[in-house]
Order: sequence, then structure tokens, then C-alpha cells
Amino acid sequence: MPRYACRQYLDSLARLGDVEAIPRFEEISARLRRSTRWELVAVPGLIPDDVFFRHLANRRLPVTDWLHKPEEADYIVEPDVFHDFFGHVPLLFEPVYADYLQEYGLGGLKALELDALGILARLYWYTIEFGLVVERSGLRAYGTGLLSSKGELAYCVESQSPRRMHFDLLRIMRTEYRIDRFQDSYFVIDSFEQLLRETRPDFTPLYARLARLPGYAPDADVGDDALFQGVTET
Ligand code: HBI
Ligand code: FE
Repeated sequence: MPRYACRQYLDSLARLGDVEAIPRFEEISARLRRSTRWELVAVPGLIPDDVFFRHLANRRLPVTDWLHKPEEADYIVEPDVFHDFFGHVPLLFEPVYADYLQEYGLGGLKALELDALGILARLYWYTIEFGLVVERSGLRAYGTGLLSSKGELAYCVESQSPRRMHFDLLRIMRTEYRIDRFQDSYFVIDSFEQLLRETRPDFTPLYARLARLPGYAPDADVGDDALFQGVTET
């Protein structure tokens, strides 16, 4: 964690209390409500998209109430309490990220109306789930799918094989993703402020434009990609 997770995540994790004890939903939910007005709701697993987005739009984070088996520690397709609680909750104490996730929920309800969920889900995937951020100390992970995967957390920062690009909204919304293996591409933001600012505009015209265009493969090399050449401090 200290080597690969972003600073805001580490700062929040430290505030979540005793790492030796299993966190209490109610206690952390109350603390979160006092901090950024988010709260936790326990859910049995994946819930319908509209229910999921309505929760996020109202600053409620659905947290699954079952834990994966030890042998599944490296990857599970469905979110479990470790992914949701250990992976999503700490960053919700970061005010700008907390606002971004609510905006995403509001955007999700709109995307459902416009039948554009497949396109918006890519933004979710390449930021909230698998996003990277560059800090003074180098490249760090803020995506929940990375923070809750022992294997991919080191890979996303250190491996030479994935394609890392600077945040580019249109490129992200055109890029397909795989849910059953480490990512081929990652997108790097400079700050959560940048993420909130660049996703502020109304996506309706983007959806109309993208609906007519083929998606890019997860590992596509598109000529004018803004590759992230930064190096991580050794
Ligand atoms: N339900 N509990 C839960 N957690 C999720 O992350 C989730 C969900 N339902 C829908 C969903 N995610 C995705 O389909 C949307 O983000 C697109
Ligand atoms: Fe998640």
C-alpha cells in the first residue's frame, strides 16, 4: 500500500481506525457522514444500475455484505466487502473525489435515460475502478479495483507492458475494457480537481458522437495518444 497507493487514500486509511479490527459499518458510516456527507448502505451484491446510480447520486455508497474466499484474494468479478469497504470507502473522505462520485451517480441516471450506459461505464472503469494519479513522489493508484487487488496494484505502477495515457475523456469513453484480467491500458490524472473539472460538461453531445463510432480495443495503439512517460521513483 505505502508504495503504490495515492496519498489521499493512505491518509484516509490511517483515519479509519484500528487496522487490526474489522471495521463497523455504522461507525464508519457515521464518521463518513460527518466528513463528506456520504454514508454506507449494505447490499447483498450487484444491484440494478438505476438503484446503484440513485444511491451514488444521493451520496450513499452501496457496500456488499459478503467476503470473498481466501483463494479469491487476487481477483473476483463481483464486488465484495473487501473491494467496496477497503477499496472505495477511504477515498470518500477526500472531498473532491466525494463530489466526483456523486456527479458520476447523477451522470449514470442521465446515461440510463439516454441509453448511453455502456459509454459512461468506461469512464467509471478507467477512473473510479482503475485510475492512476501522478504525485510528487511519482505514479500512484487511486482506482478501487487496483487498491483491492494485491497483484494488479504493483503491476499498474511498475510493469512496462500496460499502455499508460494522460487523462483524455473522449479516448476513455471510446476504450473498451476487460473484466477478467489485468488492464492493458491505464489513464493518469494530475489531481482529483482535474478529474472533476474535465467531467463537468454535459455528456449528451459526446454520447451522440460516440454512439456512431466503433470502440477501441483495450490495448489499442491510437496514433495521437498522449502517452504518460513519467517514471516512478525507485
Ligand atoms: N452494484 N453493489 C453494486 N456495486 C457496483 O459497483 C455496481 C452495482 N450495480 C451496477 C454497477 N456497479 C455497474 O453496472 C455500473 O457502475 C455501470
Ligand atoms: Fe467498485
